[in-house]
Amino acid sequence: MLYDYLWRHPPRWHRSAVLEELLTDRASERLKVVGGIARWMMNFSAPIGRSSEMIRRRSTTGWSTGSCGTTGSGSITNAGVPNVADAYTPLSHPAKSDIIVMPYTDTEIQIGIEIFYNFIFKEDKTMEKLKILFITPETFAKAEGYTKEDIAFIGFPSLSAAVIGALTPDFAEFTAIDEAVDPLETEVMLDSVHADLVAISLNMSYKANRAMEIASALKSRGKIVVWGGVHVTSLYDHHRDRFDAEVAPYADAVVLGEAEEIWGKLLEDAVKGRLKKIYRAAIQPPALIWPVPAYGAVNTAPFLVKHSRQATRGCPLDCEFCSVTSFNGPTFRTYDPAKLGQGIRTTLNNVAKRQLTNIQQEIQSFFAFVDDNITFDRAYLSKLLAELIRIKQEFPYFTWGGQTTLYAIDKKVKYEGIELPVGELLKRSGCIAMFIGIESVSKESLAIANKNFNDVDKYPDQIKKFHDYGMMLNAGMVMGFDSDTPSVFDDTYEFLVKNRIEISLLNILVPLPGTDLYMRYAADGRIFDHNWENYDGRHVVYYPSRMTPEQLETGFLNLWKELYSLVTIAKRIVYPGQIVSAFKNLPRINKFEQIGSRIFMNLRYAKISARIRKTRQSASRDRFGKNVTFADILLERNERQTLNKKQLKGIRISSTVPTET
Ligand code: B12
Ligand code: SF4
Repeated sequence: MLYDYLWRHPPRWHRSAVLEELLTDRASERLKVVGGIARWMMNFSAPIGRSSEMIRRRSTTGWSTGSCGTTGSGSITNAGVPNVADAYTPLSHPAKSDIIVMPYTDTEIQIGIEIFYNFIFKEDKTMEKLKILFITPETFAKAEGYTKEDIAFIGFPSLSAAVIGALTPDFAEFTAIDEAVDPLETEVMLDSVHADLVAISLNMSYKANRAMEIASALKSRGKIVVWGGVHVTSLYDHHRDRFDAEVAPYADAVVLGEAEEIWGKLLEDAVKGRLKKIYRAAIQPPALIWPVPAYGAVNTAPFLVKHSRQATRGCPLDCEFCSVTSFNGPTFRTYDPAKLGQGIRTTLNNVAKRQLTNIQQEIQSFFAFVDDNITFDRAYLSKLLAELIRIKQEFPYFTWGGQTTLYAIDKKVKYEGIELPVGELLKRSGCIAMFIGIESVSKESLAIANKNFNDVDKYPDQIKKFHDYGMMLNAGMVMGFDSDTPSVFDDTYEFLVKNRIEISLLNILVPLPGTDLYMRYAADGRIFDHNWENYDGRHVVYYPSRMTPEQLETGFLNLWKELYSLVTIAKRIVYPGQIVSAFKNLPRINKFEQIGSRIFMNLRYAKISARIRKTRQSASRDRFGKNVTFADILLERNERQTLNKKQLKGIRISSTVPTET
């Protein structure tokens, strides 16, 4: 029986926190079980004695352990589950012994215990499963901008949901909905939520109001509500007053930071009815304990891009406006490429089994990597690309896209012992698109953003290299830095058209909570809009230095319109070189298909932009606050002479700004 269990349920590393707690739980009935497990482990590990050592340490917390093979207070049999002797069965089946965990280390010991723990919950038929609904909120409240169809086209299935799903122990039942494609629009829908516990994922600040709405609606319907994600963590760590007002009243519990070590423990507490308000892991979970995401728990059907993956977490570069370094940490954690590859192959094998047209095969074989900077650690990149190249050789339809920096294309990495250009290896591995945080075409703005590693002078050459290797670029551009004047819109337009950037995610600078940028702007008293809904990169929420908020927002919306006008789309996508190469490629029509799909994508952005402009026309101007520049505010405060160094870094004195007070 146990053998069967082990065979069907390979160890799940991530629950070690629950088990650690279980180990110290002296009062628990299950201590008896732990006693049994201990005996099992000791017998398994007789040659090394490492677990005995651990168990002896534990004995100070209440268990008595004897020599190898004996435990004091109880055994599996005492606890009412099959005799511990069953545990030996796998050893007598060497062919299947790959699922046996030999308890050489503390972690392995915990996994051993975990297997038993799952076993106990699994086999206890009287225990009703805890029903969990994981919700990714989305706001369509303002009825502007993105529609469900747009998000299904541009976004992809939530990896956060798949990860939390995988972390969920077997004593709970996990389902997930993403409001971006499945909004809980009506009271009837909210009434029909059949869950004991609702998990709300709040990574993006602009969804915070909607998260509060859902949380309060479901809490009033008697659900246990748990929050987690980047925004919630930022509020707790950096804006406690807002956490107390906007999260705490709507939450039974909150998970801070990455959840790998905590989720299981929280659910265990929920079952026992002793939920704590705050859960935070002691460390940023190493890649070794990241679970294989439960992709099946997420509805991928509405999304054009079906698969998201993550190979790394963290970013050491710490750009002033970005929350990644503060949330995921400055250390780059990397996931085993072989394990990642195994998962991708499984998915591709499933795709191959279906009866699909060529285009469907292509779409279904595309993977979006959510890593913030997948090329950063070149030693790791070398291994990752080697694995992806192997996959590309096995599955010719396989393609992928990710996020990187422009300078990455100038680098080389080792492949089969030889240093080769990153671009060449990206191409061979099936990379067809990259999102690049170009952010600005102004050196001053990049310096302010702590993003000097972007070299404006090298942009054209670096972009050309990406294009020459066949990769489409999606440029992240930001407007509203302290040195930006109204000329930023024309400069950005010219740059994007001249360099034929296929898609561009245009953003107004946002002081996201928890970032250095927020701290600086808040300290200077220049944030006038505190409504999170407007922290979406399409609204101005602070006083820019050298433009009024209205100038910034109008300039941004006009740029969006111009960039996605038919003439400009043609200039960027359908230029003569492209057409010639498409004809040269005949009779293969993939180049024409490529041009077609890029035009289609651009038209989608054109529609979004038109919708936003339409709603903004009737919006109140009150949202621009006093609608003055920050320089004007300083003048008003008579603080010009007190400008400190930090402010000077941002606000260059120029002819457009009076220098006398
Ligand atoms: C993928 C991604 C997207 C995808 C979203 C796809 C999707 N469905 O998820 C796309 C490309 C659409 C996107 C768009 C945007 N994004 Co984005 N995105 C990301 C990115 C790169 C990865 C997210 C991810 O999947 N991580 C992997 C998972 C496993 O990690 P995780 O989500 O953090 O989950 C862990 C913990 O947070 C926690 N957790 C999360 N939720 C929950 C819930 C519970 C209950 C619990 C217990 C735990 C928990 O446990 C998980 C496991 O450890 C992050 C950066 C990052 N590194 O997180 C930015 C990020 C989330 N995006 C960000 C932003 C700002 C945006 C945009 C608003 C940018 C813009 N101006 O256009 C747009 C919004 C688009 C729109 N609709 O208008 C910001 C949000 C910051 C903030 N405070 O608002 C981030 C953090 C990047 C940054 N610059 O700081 N994004
Ligand atoms: S913007 Fe990109 S490079 Fe900069 S800190 Fe964030 S993830 Fe890292």
